[in-house]
Amino acid sequence: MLTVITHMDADGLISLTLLLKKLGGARIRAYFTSPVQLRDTICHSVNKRTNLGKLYIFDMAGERRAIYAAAIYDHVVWIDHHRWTPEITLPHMEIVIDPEARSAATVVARYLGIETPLVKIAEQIDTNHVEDDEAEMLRNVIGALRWKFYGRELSIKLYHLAEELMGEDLFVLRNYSDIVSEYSVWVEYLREKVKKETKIFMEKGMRIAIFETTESVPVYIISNDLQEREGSFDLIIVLIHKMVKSQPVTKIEFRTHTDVDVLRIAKFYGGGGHIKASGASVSDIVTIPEILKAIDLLY
Ligand SMILES: [Mn+2]
Repeated sequence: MLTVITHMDADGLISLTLLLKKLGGARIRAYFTSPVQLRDTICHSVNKRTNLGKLYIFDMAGERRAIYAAAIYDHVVWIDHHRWTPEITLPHMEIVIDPEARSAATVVARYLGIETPLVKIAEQIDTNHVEDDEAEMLRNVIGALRWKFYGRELSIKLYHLAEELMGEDLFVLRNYSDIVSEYSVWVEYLREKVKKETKIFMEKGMRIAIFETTESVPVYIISNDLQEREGSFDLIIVLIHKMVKSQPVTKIEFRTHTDVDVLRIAKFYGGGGHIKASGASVSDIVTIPEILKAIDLLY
């Protein structure tokens, strides 16, 4: 039995598709998660299982405890393109990191010896430089699924999509046109809200945009819209306030249009990611004045 834990985005999904292709469509146990939740997802994946076998992890950096958690599997192949160095190495864990690669799918394809146009699509979406219609369509389908579904149902939908992409015929994305148009209506509403409610600050000579919300939002839309309308920002911050089991949780997303290192502030909040795109999940209410203070402290 194979287990895959992959990032819940286009790059992570395509990485899973590549593995499915390599294995000829054999069923594998797949989990979609985020770097912030990686350790919990690994622990959850182990629950009540006696035979663990092999684990693949795609498109996520791992801190010490995530690596220890993964080490419970018999064999681990961990493939990523974020800039990090494993704090521990173990003989049964193969960690392949190429920070120069434009997507994790690029590294996965190389590792598995597969050549496919899907890699180019992953690269365009992951670097936020979408040029092809297929890449745009896939980004919208994943956005729509993440907007409409959650939990186990979302995982099943994403796995199904990963299987559909094995054929490399992006025409299958047309089957999602209804949900995508429903999603587009909501995206327009979100854009209006971003336009009206985004707050702009100057701190430490940096231009900062902050948007607060209570629903999950695709951050690239906010970041791209702001840049188009207001020019480049050094820091784009999205605060998503939620209640989880009657406790407040703040999901924070960080992006930049310039060269500011947003990984630094994400790490400060216990999160992770890339230099230009990162995030954290905090079990508390995080306010704007608090974030501005953190920026003052860190930069
Ligand atoms: Mn990626």
